[in-house]
Amino acid sequence: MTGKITLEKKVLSENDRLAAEIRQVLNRNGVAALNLVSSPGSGKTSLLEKTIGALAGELRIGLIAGDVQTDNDAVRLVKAGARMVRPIVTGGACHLDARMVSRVLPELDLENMDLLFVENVGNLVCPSSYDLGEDMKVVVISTTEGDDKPLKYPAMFRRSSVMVINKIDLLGTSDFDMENVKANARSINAGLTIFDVSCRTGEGLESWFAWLRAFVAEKKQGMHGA
Ligand SMILES: Nc1nc2c(ncn2[C@@H]2O[C@H](COP(=O)(O)OP(=O)(O)OP(=O)(O)O)[C@@H](O)[C@H]2O)c(=O)[nH]1
Ligand SMILES: [Mg+2]
Repeated sequence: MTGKITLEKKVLSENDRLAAEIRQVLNRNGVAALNLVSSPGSGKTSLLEKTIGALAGELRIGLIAGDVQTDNDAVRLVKAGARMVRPIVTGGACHLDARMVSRVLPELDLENMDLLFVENVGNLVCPSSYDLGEDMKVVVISTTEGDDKPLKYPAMFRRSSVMVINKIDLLGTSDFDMENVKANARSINAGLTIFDVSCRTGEGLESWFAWLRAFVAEKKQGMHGA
C-alpha cells in the first residue's frame, strides 16, 4: 500500500514538473489555456463546436482533443471550423497527463494562438489530479446527470474555476434543480464562476463567449505587464 502511494506521488510530481514547463511556454506566447473536464457526454465537444462557430473569426483558437479510443471529437472540431486541432488518443487511460500534452504542443503554432482548449477524457474523477499547464479547469455538468454530482465528485469542482451547466433545454424532464446544483457546487468551491447554457438552443452562450473574450484580453495584458 505504501509502495503504491509513493509511486503515485512520484508520478504526480513528475506530472507537475512537466505541467509547469507547459505553463511557461504558454505564458511566454500569451496563450490563454482552459482544460475542459466533465463526465462522458456532458457536452464538452458541443460547447467547443459552438465556441469555434462564434469566436473563430476574432480569436485564434487551438484545440487538443483527448479521447480514450477515437479521434471523433477532433474530427467534429475540424468540421466546426477549427484550424489548429490535435487529437490525443490515450489508448485506455482515463485522463490526459502533462506528458501527452507536451508531446503534441510543438505541433501547434503557439505564436499565432490566443486561446487553447484542452478537451479532457470524459471522467469526473481521474482528470482532476492532473495539471496540464492550463490557466483554469472548466467543469461542464449537464442537467441529465443529477444535481448532487458536485458533492459526489468534489475534487473536480474544487479544482475548477468555472462551471458550465449545459443542456438547460432539458430542464423539467428530470428532478435536476438549478438552485440545488449551484448550492452544492458552491459549498465545495465558493469562487466558481457559473454559466447556464444550452448548446442545442444557444441559450446562455453569449455570456460564456463574453467571459472568454475578457479572459483572453486579461491574459494578453498580463503578458505585456510581465
Ligand atoms: N438536448 C441537448 N443535448 C445536448 C446539448 N449539448 C450536447 N448535447 C448532446 O449530448 C451528446 C453528448 O455531447 P458531446 O458534446 O459529445 O459531449 P462530450 O462531453 O464531448 O462527450 P465525451 O467527449 O464523450 O466525454 C450529443 O448527442 C450532443 O448532441 C444540449 O445543450 N442540449
Ligand atoms: Mg467530446
